Amino acid sequence: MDFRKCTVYQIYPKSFRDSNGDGLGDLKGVTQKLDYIKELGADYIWLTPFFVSPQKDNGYDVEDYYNIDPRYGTMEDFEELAREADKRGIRLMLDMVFNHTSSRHEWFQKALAGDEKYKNYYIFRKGKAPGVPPTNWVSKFGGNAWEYVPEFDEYYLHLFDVSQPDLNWDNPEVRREVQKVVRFWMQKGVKGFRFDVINLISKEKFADDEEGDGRRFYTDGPRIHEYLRELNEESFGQDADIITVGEMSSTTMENCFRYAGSQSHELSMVFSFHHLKVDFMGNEKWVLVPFDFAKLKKILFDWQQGMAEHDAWNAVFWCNHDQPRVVSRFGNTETYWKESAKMLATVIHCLRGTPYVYQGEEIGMTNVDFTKIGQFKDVESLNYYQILQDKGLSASDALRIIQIHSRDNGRTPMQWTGGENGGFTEGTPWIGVNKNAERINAESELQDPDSIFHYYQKLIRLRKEYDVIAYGDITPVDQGNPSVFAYRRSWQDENLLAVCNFYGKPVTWTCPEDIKGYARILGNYPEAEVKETMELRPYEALVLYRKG
Ligand code: TEU
Repeated sequence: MDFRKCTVYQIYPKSFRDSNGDGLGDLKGVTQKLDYIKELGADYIWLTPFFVSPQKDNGYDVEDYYNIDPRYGTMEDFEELAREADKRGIRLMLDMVFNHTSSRHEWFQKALAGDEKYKNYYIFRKGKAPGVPPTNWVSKFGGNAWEYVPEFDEYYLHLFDVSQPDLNWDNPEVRREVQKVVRFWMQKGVKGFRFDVINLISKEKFADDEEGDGRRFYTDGPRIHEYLRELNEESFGQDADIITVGEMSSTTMENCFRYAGSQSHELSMVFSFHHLKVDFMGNEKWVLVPFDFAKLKKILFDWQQGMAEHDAWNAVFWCNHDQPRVVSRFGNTETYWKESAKMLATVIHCLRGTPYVYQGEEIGMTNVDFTKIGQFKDVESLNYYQILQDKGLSASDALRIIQIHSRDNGRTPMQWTGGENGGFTEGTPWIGVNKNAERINAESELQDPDSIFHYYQKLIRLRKEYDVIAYGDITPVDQGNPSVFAYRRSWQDENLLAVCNFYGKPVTWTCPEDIKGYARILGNYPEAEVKETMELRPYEALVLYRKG
């Protein structure tokens, strides 16, 4: 399978489908829904972590990489899922969290007990002075990134939650442990790996950051490429069928040329997030600002072209379990819900890269309508609710910001039906189901031939049918236009134009390129005339194709 023609469907098992009524989604639930994913046309399923974990960060705090958390099922359930997926030609991609473990991991427990071998699996340092942590680095989930251990009079580093101590990749034993984990899952027939925040594993130096929060000292660090090449060589690189994607936090494009270069023997592709910070203030997420359309286009185009020039490969996406729902973010959840969801899908799926669809995106799921802080579950949201108030915001202003930016927006249960709990569980869901499940659900999407689901299905198919989508170069078209997102893809004698009105107001658009010979192969309105000057309707999307 050529991953450039493939689409990956991301599943957050906890919120996908609960098969046993305990309110938590599970692996059997995923197996039950394989036909649905097959129907959509996805080639891979990326499952977020289901390993043994105290679930402080919903499984991104791994206690045991070799076993399945009983809340998600058993190894037999996993093997059954793998078999059933295989029968349908769907491959599994697992999520490997190797920047840190859970503090409950045996290694960390031994470290805390004073075992020097295991202390060296983690990053322990002396404070600068009594009561002063080694550096001023800020944890991604708020607060200082070092935790004091009185028994040692030392601190350990945790770039994420205090329960997620960072592993010491400079220790070759740690690297060997990690390789072993990957090989274990390869033996189970896994054909893809997603590596969580993998560009944070090589720390440059432990110094105060006078300019920022510390990220420049641990992001894309000095030995990162060496470590990735080694991991590749010692594990997944031994099977040419395996695809890999690195989650790259605050990365640079220059590093991504190497992470995902076709000849660099590191990873198949990368996730970067710069295009999803266009409704932040710089790096500050916990503010309310309108999204910057010009910036969004510039970032996406720069990455598209830069990566193509360097023969490197992107993962392309709007949504995942850390992001608010895209239709709420850049689209319209009311009058033009359907049109805008399809338009946003068009922008991503005609780009150069492997598209990722996050559960529920294909049915146009929106941000959740929680009104009380008690409804939120995510550690990051709960921490920042407090931090924002400590900074002087009122509780209601803090809540408003959480409502817009919370990762829980992407984590509410998949809406299967209009029935109770959206058909996710027969029990009490671990997190509230969006009330709009009555209106927005997979059942009604499957019945409607004009649905968002069927539009995604078409886009996924187009990538397989048209080489230009998979392999073509990309050129921005009319980039300065304040409401239109347009680009051309070219490959041999094929051309494809994606033209999208990104807003809810009609716009008259004149194509700066010769439009003769182009025919519409997909769009989100029943019909459209293709001509040099067009009236684009609210959120209208057009995919135009010309051969020769
Ligand atoms: O996320 C990494 C990460 O830094 C973010 O996407 C993070 O959620 C965001 O910066 C917060 O504003 C990965 C996982 O996808 C996420 O779910 C985990 O919580 C995190 O790593 C730690 O393992």
